[in-house]
Amino acid sequence: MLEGFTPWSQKISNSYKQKGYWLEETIYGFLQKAARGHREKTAVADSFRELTYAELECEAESMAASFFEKGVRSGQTVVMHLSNSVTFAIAFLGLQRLGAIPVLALSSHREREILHFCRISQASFYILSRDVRTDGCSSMVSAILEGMPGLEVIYVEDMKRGSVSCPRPNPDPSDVALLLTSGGTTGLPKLIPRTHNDYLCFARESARSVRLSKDDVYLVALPAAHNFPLASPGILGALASAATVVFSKSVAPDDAFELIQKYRVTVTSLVPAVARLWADAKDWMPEDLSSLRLIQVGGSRLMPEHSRQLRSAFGSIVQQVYGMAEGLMHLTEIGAPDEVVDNTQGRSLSVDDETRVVGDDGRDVPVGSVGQLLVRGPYTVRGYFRAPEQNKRSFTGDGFYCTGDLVRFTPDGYIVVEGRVKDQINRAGESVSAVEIEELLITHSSIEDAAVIAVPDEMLDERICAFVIIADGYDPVDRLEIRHFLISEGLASFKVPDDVRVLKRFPATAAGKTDKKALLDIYEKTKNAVE
Ligand code: AMP
Ligand code: DBH
Repeated sequence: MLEGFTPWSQKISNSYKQKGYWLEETIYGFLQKAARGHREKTAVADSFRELTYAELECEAESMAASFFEKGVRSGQTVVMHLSNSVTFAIAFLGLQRLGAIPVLALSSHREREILHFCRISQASFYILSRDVRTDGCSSMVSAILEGMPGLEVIYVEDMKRGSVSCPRPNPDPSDVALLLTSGGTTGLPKLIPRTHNDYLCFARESARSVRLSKDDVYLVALPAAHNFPLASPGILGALASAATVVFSKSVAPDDAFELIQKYRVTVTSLVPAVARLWADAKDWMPEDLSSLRLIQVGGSRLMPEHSRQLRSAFGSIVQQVYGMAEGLMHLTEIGAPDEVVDNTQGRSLSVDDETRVVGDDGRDVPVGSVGQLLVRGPYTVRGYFRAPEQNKRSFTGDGFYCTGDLVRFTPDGYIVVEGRVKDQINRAGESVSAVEIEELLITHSSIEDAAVIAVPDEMLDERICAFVIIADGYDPVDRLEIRHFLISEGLASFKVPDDVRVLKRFPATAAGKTDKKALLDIYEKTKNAVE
């Protein structure tokens, strides 16, 4: 068993197996079986190539052999940093075939995050594609190597076809199959260990809930390494259903619409800001999008008004999805009434998702009241990877994950997400930790103190506003200077504050802590003056 992973108890594992949630199969074995009988069907495609199921398996076998020749072994963790393309699927499946455990970095992660992932996972290999590297930061790889001198860098483009056949490992399906990354509240992203059993359960249940079949074509528009397009039902749900997966380079209508028309895409998943962008673009772009039967919208709050606008642009094919890389997913069922789609985030995937809504004191609040959502179930993790201190805060003694989300349930049992307990900013569907930016800001020589908050934004859902106090005798800083500084420190550009305000001191709560609510008020009051 991978050290640093918190397993379910034997008793609970047995009950999930008995109930048929955990099938005791590996991800690779399960997908291989699902593809039988569909060998000549298109499995994956992007703007450059298409592979049938037979070809995909062949490529994954070859990739596994090449990784093996490079020294990658079963049970090892490997940081995988690829953009959206057929190669993503081949590399992911190649690692699964080999029994290696990918840490799925998002393509916009940079050296700060990648080094952190390498350190926690003790990865010896870093697999990346050239377009990720050159995407705005050519010095990334040298910075990573400086921080991790022994790390072996593998560019997927340079991989020769493996000539040896690699051993066929037999991983335990209860063991970790992959590590997802989370936005994180206390600095850098946490790693989330998902097992073969629980992740397959998640992908299968998601596919079932949206009635995915071999006739569906799923478009990956969000970053493929994110849990939403990866398995909700996403790539894995589609491959498990013998459907076709099409990779779009980005969420931009210019990239995605052509592929939707060409492959007659039926299902895709988007964050709210992108869904709204598509609704606008749809009016002036020439492509035919009529093949779409389902647009999943999730990752951050979709306001009722925006849901109505989306439905009027796309028809009743909009589905709200509330999910998290830690597991639990809720969605509005296909055919749900408009009021449900506009005003709620639906029901949970499984009757065995046990949820509680608690107040600050940790006690359950009455049904219908707002509180923090806690959850445990057959596809929700019991701990972050190698993060004992964080786990004390985020998991209860009896295994509930404390989501940090404030929710309530309607009398009909639908969930409504009201906000977040944790101090996190949801910018265009990406979770950004205020603390991480604050910690980095105060390393700037001019900055004495920093407080970062989320402020509402029409297009991004939330934007990042940094309040700073300038150290005595130092020059003030502006947004551009801060941007330059944070990027040079290796921060991903989506985490760079959109606004900067200089204050003499921060407002404080009665307990003496920085009062972020008051900061938001200051922002609102000064907004017009600055603009
Ligand atoms: P991540 O760390 O990227 O896995 O983000 C998971 C978090 O995104 C959840 O805990 C929620 O705070 C937020 N989230 C995801 N989907 C929704 C949604 N439909 N509405 C509101 N918040 C959401
Ligand atoms: O935001 C998320 O993490 C998310 C959103 C929708 C997710 O993990 C998911 C669906 O599975």
